Amino acid sequence: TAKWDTEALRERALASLTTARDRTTLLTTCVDEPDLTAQHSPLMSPLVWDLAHIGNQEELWLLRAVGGREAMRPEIDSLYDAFEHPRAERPSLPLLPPAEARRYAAEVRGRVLDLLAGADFHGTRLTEAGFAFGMIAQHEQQHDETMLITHQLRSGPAVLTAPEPEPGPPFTGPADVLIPGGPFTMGTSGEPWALDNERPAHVREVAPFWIDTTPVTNGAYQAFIEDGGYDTERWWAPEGWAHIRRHGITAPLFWRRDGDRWLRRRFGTTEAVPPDEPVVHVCWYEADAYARWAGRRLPTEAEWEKAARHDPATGRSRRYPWGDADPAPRHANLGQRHLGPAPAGSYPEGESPYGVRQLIGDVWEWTASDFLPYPGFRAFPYKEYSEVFFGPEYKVLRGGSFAVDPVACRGTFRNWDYPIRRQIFSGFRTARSEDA
Ligand code: AVJ
Ligand code: FE
Repeated sequence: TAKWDTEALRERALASLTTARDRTTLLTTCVDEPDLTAQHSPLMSPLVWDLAHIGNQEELWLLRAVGGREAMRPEIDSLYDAFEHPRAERPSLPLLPPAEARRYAAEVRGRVLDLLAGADFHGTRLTEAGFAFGMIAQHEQQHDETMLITHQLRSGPAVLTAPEPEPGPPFTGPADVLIPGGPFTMGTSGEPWALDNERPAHVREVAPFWIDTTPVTNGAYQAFIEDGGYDTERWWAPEGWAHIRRHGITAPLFWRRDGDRWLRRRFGTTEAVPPDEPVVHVCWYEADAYARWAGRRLPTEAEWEKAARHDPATGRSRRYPWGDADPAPRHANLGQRHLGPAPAGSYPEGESPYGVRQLIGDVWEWTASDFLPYPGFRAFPYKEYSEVFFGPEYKVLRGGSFAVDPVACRGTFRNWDYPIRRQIFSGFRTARSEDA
């Protein structure tokens, strides 16, 4: 490949790593030391764990695996191995204190930048097209989303600020659109920084179905609540019903009723629930129950991806709903530019060929599907990224949230979580089979 390609990749790797570190720095300097070492929820690590884990993964994959360097601090590897220590037990580990964690991550980064300056992007599969650098930038951004979730769970006054999304023209399109049946290409073989679970590209046959043009809003979700949705067993999957009863769940996480209206807490501020915004902080069981109440269902992962990527004019699958161009602010609400989703129907320039909006950004969207490998899947570069999670206990989420950076978001990107999880920035849209 031409030299220009290599230099463009080097630039892209550098820019992606730098953007990630700026975000990490912001999320770990806007609170003071006790807030970095505290556990704000048993579901989350102390922020200082994420910080050193980010540095440790970068050391493992870039300095050691790509660069062939010796371990800088072999004694800390096990502390930051996510599989050795579940989140709940991380606060009791002898973690690096904040200043040391910061120094370690910065030292790793300094050496990585030296390595990147001379990196060959055509050597091994790990370095091909700068994959390892892209993977590590995505890894840091994934933890930046995780740390933003920790910020949301933290009590106390607001420390983060961001402008509200710009109001766009009101959405006047239909509530749902028909996606014709037939084959489409799911997944990718050619996207250089796509992770193992997005590969390989393969053809899927999808029956015709209707899909919502926007995510389900707070207002629509409130109608489900007011209609007794949380008290009506028949809307719920049996395990979902047992779960909400056992835990007394009657509304999305962070919602509180105040007389005849709903308030919600967001990053330290309490406000009235805005009816036109996509609902967020619902678990898969809540999404599934809402859909049944509405006479609909969640889309499968294949349906979601066809609605997001299939271009009926050419028959090929796009990188994003709007085409192959990298995400820009006019396309989607990504990258923590805002601290919440934009009103449903925003971002006309991000629309898919079928007229579906906000597939990328705003809220992660629960799908009906279990997290399973595509035909021809090969774990790369490590089994613990995806392979160990495949199976029926995890549900797939698609599209990314306002908290996801563009580097870690594509039409093919797959996220997964337990169906009870709702601290994540999760919403959904609904679908219906054409013949239903
Ligand atoms: C893909 C978001 C489920 O955060 O557990 C971070 C990403 N993997 N470090 C997670 C990840 C290893 C992962 N998710
Ligand atoms: Fe990680």
